[in-house]
Order: sequence, then C-alpha cells, then structure tokens
Amino acid sequence: MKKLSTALLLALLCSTAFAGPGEDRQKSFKKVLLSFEPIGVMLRDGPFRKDQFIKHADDLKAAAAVPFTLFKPNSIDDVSRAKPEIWSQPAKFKAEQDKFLAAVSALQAGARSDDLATVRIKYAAVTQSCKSCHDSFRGPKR
Ligand code: ASC
Repeated sequence: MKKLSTALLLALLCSTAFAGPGEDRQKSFKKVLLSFEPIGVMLRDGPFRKDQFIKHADDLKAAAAVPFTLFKPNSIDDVSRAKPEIWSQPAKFKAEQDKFLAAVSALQAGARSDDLATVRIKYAAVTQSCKSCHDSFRGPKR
C-alpha cells in the first residue's frame, strides 16, 4: 500500500512537472496576457495610470519572447492548437514572431515618454500582430 501510494505520488508529481508541450505553450502565452490584458483594460476603460502602464509594459517585454522557445518540432498534442504550418512555413512563422516582438518592444520603449495617442497606436500594433499570427498559425478551440 505504501509502495502504491508512493508510486501514485511520483506519477502525479511527474504529470504536473512535465506537462505536454501544448499546455506549456498555453501557460506561457497566458503569462504574456497577465500584462497585456491590463494594458488593454486601461486604454479601453481608463483611467490611464502611467506608473502602472510602465510596469505592465516592462512585464510584457520580459514575457513576450518565452512562448516562442516552446515550439519544438513534432510537438502537437491533444491540447495544442498549433497548426502544422508553424513547422512547414518556418520563415513566415518567424516573421510573425519578429513583428510581435518588435511591436512589444516599441510599446515598452515608449512607455515612459509617449503621449496617450501614440501608446494607443503601439498597443493596436501588438493586438494586430496577435491576430495576424493566430489567423495563420492557430487552429480552432478543441
Ligand atoms: C488579446 C488576446 C488575443 C489577442 C487577439 C488580438 O487580448 O487574448 O489573443 O488580444 O484577440 O486580436
């Protein structure tokens, strides 16, 4: 009985420590949203709090590149919405990634100095790059 529960505990620990690639990527993209969503809420509903905006933009910049390190070949599993085109059109996928990271950098770079109209334009560029990549490379909900 003790052996069995030890084995069960070990299995449980392994299954949480080594989630599948799809789940790892989804968690990583959710971390990006933890800073991106409050920026959107602030710009849509106000008030614009510059100190908070700077913090979120810095956090966004720190998180934004991480998910793209997790698209290993043959890593579509039963939770993943990644399309095979990610790997069959690598240059196009890389271009989407570069566009997103450049837009995030521009938003963060201007966080301390841009006026609100410029911030809105730069935020819209990030949103647009999310959509553009999803249109080509993210499959339907499953
Ligand atoms: C978000 C979010 C996305 C993008 C996308 C932009 O806030 O969760 O996936 O923006 O909706 O079109």
